Amino acid sequence: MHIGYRDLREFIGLVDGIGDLRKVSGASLDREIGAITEVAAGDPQCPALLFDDIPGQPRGNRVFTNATVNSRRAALALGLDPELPALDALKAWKQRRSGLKPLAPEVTSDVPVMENTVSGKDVDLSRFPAPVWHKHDGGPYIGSGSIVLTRDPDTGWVNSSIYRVQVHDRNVVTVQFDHNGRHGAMIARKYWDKGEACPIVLVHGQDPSLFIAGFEYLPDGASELDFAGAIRGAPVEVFKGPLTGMPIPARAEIVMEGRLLPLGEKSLPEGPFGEFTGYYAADRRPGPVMEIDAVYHRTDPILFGSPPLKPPRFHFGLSFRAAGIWANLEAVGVTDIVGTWQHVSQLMTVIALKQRYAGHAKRAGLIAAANTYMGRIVVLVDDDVDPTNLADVMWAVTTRAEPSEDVDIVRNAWSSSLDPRISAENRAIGLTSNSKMIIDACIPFDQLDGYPRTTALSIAESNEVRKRWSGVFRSR
Ligand SMILES: Cc1cc2nc3c(=O)[nH]c(=O)nc-3n(C[C@H](O)[C@H](O)[C@H](O)COP(=O)(O)O)c2cc1C
Ligand SMILES: [Mn+2]
Repeated sequence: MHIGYRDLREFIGLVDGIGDLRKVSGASLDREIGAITEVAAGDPQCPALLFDDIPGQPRGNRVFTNATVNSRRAALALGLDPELPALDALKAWKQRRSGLKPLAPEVTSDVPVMENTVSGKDVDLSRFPAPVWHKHDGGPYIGSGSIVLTRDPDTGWVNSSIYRVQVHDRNVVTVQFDHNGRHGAMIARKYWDKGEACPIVLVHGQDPSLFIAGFEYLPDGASELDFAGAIRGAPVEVFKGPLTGMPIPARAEIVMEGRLLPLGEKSLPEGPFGEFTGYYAADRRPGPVMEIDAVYHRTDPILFGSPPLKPPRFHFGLSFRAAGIWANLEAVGVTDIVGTWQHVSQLMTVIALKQRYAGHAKRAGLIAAANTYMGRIVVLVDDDVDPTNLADVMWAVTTRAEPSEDVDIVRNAWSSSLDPRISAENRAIGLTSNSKMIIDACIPFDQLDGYPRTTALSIAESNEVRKRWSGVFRSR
């Protein structure tokens, strides 16, 4: 399969082609680009935005946001039909994902990102757009959806994931790892333990296959560049970084090579930065400092921005983590799952299934509860309920679940220091677990036969009506 774009510019062209692109002129880096992005992300149309004519910036510098926040554009980024119903698109992705073979990058001599190069004392980050995204952010962030490359000094493995990047000075930024298990943090630590700085590359304005790969939980040693190649069905085109020797996507918009200094040697106050829960739960804290030695950029570069926003606005309009839970369920032999989805960003998980035996739904619910990060609510619904439709899910909850019988609570489960509901005292000592409520909103297994019939069309019936009478119904 081939995905239809080679870089961010070509992807923006595809977005324009489906009528989803809005160009914005004159919005300021100081909270205005963030505000417009937030409102647009909450709008039912949910357009992607290309900001141009940014005050104080060299003409031609642009910022692109809301790339994949709805299901249409998330599907487009995967090379799927943007008109597919969201659950069908997620299912198609889950199936393709399980068969993906990593595809190594390919070195090319065609390197658009080297069109303009600056190094040493001439490096000046004010030449590039770094928005202050949310109202109480601690500073401007050039990296909100940018990729960070690091290379394991022992094995040569190159990791490329998304970590936020705050601008502090002409050539100084901080890179934020949520916890020590992040691959970037593990690799940096190896250099730091020897008293060395960690070579590091920032890739801004990458295409969405690299963005999706950067979000994947891949095992140690696995390369997100190879995974992006697999998503694309074609190797990522790379060149060898002149300073770091790392393989750098050649068609990115802006690339920065430099060194991440040992945290014990130097740090700068990082954050706070608006989080995906819609809060500032983590404080400003000392962050590792990157000194930038060289910058390369395409002419009229485009920054790919993806600030975390208050739910339900989320970076991805298809629930990739829910697809992971779906795959987990299948891997342990839980049959008859017809769909999984997450609402409230990643904070509520829904599993739809066709019940085969007593306990089937609870079995799925326990597995999902174990694998849901930070969320507190897992809901099980029957196969006549659309898990992507929150109103439909709540209809099942209110008409099929008896609170005194159908709710279970699992304590001391997986959350994080970003969880706003955990007390400051507990957060400070690392007690960051929460509890999970499993709501079994399936018809009780022993009542499956006699339960009152619903008045509504089935999902298939209503799709059929929509198709046959398409003139009556406006397309999305
Ligand atoms: C837009 C976006 C921003 C993110 N920002 C951060 C961040 O600042 N720090 C962090 O540790 N993880 C962040 N993440 C999550 C990681 O990128 C993600 O969990 C990834 O799988 C980690 O990769 P790794 O296992 O190679 O470390 C972000 C994810 C997205 C989609
Ligand atoms: Mn990784």
